[in-house]
Amino acid sequence: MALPRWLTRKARVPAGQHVVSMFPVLHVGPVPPFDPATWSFKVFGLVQEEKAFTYKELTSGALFPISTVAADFHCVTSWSRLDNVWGGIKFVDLLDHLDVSPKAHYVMVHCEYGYTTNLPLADLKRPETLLAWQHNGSNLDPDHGYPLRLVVPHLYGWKSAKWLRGLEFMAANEPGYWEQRGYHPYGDPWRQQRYSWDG
Ligand SMILES: Nc1nc2c(c(=O)[nH]1)N[C@H]1C(S)=C(S)[C@@H](COP(=O)(O)O)O[C@H]1N2
Ligand SMILES: [Mo]
Repeated sequence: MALPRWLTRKARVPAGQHVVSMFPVLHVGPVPPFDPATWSFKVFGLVQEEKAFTYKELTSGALFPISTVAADFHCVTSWSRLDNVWGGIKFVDLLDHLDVSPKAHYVMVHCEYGYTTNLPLADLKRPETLLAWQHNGSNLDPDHGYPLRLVVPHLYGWKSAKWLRGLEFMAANEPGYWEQRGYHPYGDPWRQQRYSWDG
């Protein structure tokens, strides 16, 4: 029988991390305004057809099923927040509506004010990767990424990009905002891949 999650908490905290109970706010730049009338989410690059979704199309439940994912969150600056329940749509459910080229192996995540981060497509395809607008049963605070953020729980938090506006499918890996500034291209907290020189 699996142990209860609270018993295994220690095993859920990677080396070099400490658990926090509040929800820190961490980002560069200002918190963007949100106008649902003009906001769109774009999918472009190596796709058969580039698409733009309105906020309603993305979040109403009509096109994409709404899912929740319970997951821990690890920031590279060393805090971990356990047991977050995120609500949104799974990346794989978005993918069902796209015709992505077989040449696409990486994705650049595009956010408000030019924040970007890069990920292998395979990591986005994991069932716990969400495009989220809820946290622990409520809409996200704007500080935490409302109206939409990516949640990639198995990688360091800088990959869980807030104020998401688009995904660009690419053949080759390219560094995003922090990756250009010395952060690791992949960012696995279990291998402490904090900086580009970490194995
Ligand atoms: N657009 C954007 N998303 C971002 C960041 C940022 O600077 N800009 N910071 C990242 C980092 S380093 C972390 S740890 C998480 C923090 O999420 P939180 O503020 O909701 O705790 O957001 C990530 N997403
Ligand atoms: Mo972070």
